[in-house]
Amino acid sequence: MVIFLAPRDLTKLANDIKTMRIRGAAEIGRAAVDGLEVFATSSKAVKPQAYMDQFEEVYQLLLETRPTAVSLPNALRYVKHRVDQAYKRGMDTDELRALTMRAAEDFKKSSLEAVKRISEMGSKRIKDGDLLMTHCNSSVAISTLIQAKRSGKEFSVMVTETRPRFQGRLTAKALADAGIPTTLIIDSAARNYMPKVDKVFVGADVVTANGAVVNKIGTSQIALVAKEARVRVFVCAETYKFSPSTVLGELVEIEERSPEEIVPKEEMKKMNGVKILNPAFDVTPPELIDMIITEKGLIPPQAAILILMEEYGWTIGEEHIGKTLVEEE
Ligand code: RUB
Repeated sequence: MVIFLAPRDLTKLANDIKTMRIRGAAEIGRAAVDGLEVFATSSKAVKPQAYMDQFEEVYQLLLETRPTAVSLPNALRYVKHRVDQAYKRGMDTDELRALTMRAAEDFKKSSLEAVKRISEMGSKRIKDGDLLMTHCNSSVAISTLIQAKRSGKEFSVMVTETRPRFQGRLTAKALADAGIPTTLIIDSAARNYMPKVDKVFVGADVVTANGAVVNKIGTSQIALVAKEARVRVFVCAETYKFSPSTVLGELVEIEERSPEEIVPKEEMKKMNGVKILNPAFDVTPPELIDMIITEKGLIPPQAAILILMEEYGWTIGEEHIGKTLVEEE
């Protein structure tokens, strides 16, 4: 039974995340809580129970948009945990509505503050004359590079185009617009240029309990050739991209996208019998990463478990996920 018919802008928002009009882990997380705000303002529920049932439905709709980036469930749980607790304490519907909005705003604010902190700390690792490499389109990595430029550093960046969706073009434009000398290369040229590169800066969709980083497909190859060339790899990631469920043994689901992103439908007809695989992300093991730059400081990837334990406690269980990411109301 459909309890709540999502208003058009809510279904549009969910669809925009699914089709990648809204994309990148940080943006996905903030957009997801925007969805909860849209729900809170448009729900006509009178009784708290009805509000909670509708909340659950919208929560599931948003949760199912993209499977990999943990920012999405972590952002949604940040709000849901507060609303659940308040409901149990007997809040009325209007209070629950207001709380949903407040929690969503709090999440977005802390997410943007984290990016600012990461940019300030990460930018200190960039030196005059550096040639950096980045892959895909990480708003946090870009913000770090732009912060370095603002603080007066003179460096240049090599950006991989990031097939099949070419997010690297967005990155190259953003960096060039900020006055940073930028060069776009094809993904497979990364090893060719790596000996000239000083540092690699990338973002993350997920950091797992053992310090592995899930990011755009191709990141692990870049990290591998960086290791071969003795180039340091920095990952810019807010702590809400650390995955608590990996502590419980769960594996990160890697999103498999349409083959048509690689070969257009018309071309595919001529390629009978050819199977096309299009994973959106890959896993870079901790031994290929030098530092993860979080809003709490720079940590070696092996310390990821400490961040998770600090956030969720040492007795982490399914019921705790999302809990200690929030201040109790
Ligand atoms: C984007 C991607 C980005 C991370 C981090 O993949 O892999 O590197 O999401 O981005 P997609 P941010 O284009 O498939 O969403 O630092 O902005 O969170």
